[in-house]
Amino acid sequence: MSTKVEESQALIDELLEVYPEKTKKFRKKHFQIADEETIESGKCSIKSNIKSRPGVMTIRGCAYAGSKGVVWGPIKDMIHISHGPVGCGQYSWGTRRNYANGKLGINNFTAMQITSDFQERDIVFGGDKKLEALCREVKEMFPLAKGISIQSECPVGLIGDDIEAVGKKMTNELGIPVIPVRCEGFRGVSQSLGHHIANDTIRDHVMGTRELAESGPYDVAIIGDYNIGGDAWASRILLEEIGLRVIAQWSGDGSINELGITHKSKLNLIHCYRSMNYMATTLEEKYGIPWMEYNFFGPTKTIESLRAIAAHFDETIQENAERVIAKYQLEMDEIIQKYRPRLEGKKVMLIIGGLRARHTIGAYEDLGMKIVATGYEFAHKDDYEKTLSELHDGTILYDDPTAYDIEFLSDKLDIDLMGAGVKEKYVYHKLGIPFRQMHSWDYSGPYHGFDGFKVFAKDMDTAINSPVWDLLAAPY
Ligand code: ICE
Repeated sequence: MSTKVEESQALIDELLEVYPEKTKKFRKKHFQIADEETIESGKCSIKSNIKSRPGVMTIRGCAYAGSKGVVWGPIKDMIHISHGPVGCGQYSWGTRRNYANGKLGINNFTAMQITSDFQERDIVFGGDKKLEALCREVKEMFPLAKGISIQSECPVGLIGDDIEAVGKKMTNELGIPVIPVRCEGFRGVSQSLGHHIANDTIRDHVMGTRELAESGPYDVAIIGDYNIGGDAWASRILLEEIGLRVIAQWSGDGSINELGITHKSKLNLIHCYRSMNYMATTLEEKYGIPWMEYNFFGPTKTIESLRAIAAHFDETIQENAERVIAKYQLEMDEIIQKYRPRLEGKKVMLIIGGLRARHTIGAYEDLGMKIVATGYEFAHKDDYEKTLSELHDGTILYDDPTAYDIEFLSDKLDIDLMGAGVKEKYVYHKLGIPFRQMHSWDYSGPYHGFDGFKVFAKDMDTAINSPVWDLLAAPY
């Protein structure tokens, strides 16, 4: 065992001391220290995708968040009904910054919050009739909406409403797809099952239902980019610049038609593996479409990915890719020259969802920053296996960490930057630790592609080197 691994292990042991025996035993399985052997083999012993421990604070979301918030919500030309009490829709309204082109209320409904607003009587007598009435109202108020999805909140499943029957009836009556999604928040252990459920409903109701007017040899689909702060746009232009034609975006700035024509793609490009690997494999099994993962965070990974994508096509695309890389290289070098001296050696801790805790590491490293600890809220075993190769000897990896876990580590590791979500943000500000929101990019972005890296570098510099941290002394 190297000294670094020993030190990290000692830290985790100390952290676990605070817990009662049973909890300690349970939480212990959610930590792993990367060492040379595991980095090489990708062998992961961490426990993941299991129920959070009652009594400790988790930062996970629910299945409804995974379906309505993540996968379906960004499909812009449909109305997504938050079916149940008003709170779930209200509190998830407009928080994910998934941008979409179009006219609000005409061909883009992403900024709206539409709910069946369950009352006590709906819980007692059932909400199916109300849901039907709502679907009719939606059709009347927004005649250009291309479909409706019914995103179930917890009570809908608990009282046994038959939203499938409503979906069928309304599809026939209104002449647009009305898709029931059984994403009640209580299902599964996190938002992850919501992704899967949403993928399954796309498979059952939309996949393969539309035709592409004209097919080309360079047709690709972007799968698992939600266009946070314009990420998918910053990615799409690079793919187009190397000569590919993006026929669909799943699901940032996407449409139901794009979901329906994706079986015509020649190669599916997966950015967020966690939330959409199900559809990639389904499209492969059913239509034989190959897929590959790529990573557009930071120039090193973007360049690697562009080359790997181009390798699936002919020499024209490969030459284009080299030309595009050369074109941006100078600009990227300038950004690194400007920011790296200000950020070199800064220690970063991350705790993000199910993908970015590994995908963003390269971007930080391009700026000379060091990831000292990272982990996920709801990743699965395969995500952890893919993560290990991105780590260094002694890096701490955690799964579904508690508020205490990350506070303890941020203090002991004396970090310079915490990258996590809005639930963590203000705690760290109060602790005097620079913080970036790595879900919504705070109010910034895009972070994908070459354009995104310019914003990323500036944001990290602004967060860490702001003079405000020198003015702040905690009064306790
Ligand atoms: Fe994928 Mo916040 Fe997106 Fe990932 Fe997923 Fe979520 Fe977004 Fe985060 C997401 S789809 S909403 S890249 S659920 S930032 S896994 S937790 S890291």
